[in-house]
Amino acid sequence: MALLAFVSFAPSLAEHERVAVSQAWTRATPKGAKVAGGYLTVENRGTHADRLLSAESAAAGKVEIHSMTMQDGIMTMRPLEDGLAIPSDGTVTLAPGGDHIMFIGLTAPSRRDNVSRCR
Ligand SMILES: [Cu+2]
Repeated sequence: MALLAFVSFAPSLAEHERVAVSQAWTRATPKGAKVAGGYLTVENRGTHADRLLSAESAAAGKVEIHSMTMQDGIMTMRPLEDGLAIPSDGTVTLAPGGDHIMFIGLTAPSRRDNVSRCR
């Protein structure tokens, strides 16, 4: 099933419609998998910086935005409590090996799919 994700940005925004999400996808997961990574591209065409604050999915108990950092030679992921900065007039790509959306507590295996909606 698709991991239908809703991504939320900072609420200040008359500029909000200038933020576009594209190329959202997940890897297919094996049966019984409880977590999956999600990837997408966020383009901010506005003149103010924005933040990707949260995401949600009907196919996962919880969705977090994770960063990847190198710690003692090991790649470690952790939730970004304040969201992910999206600079003005800039593009941020979440991709394997880097920052990503983490689906936790999958209720069904995901298949690779285009899945996102902005709000
Ligand atoms: Cu993660």
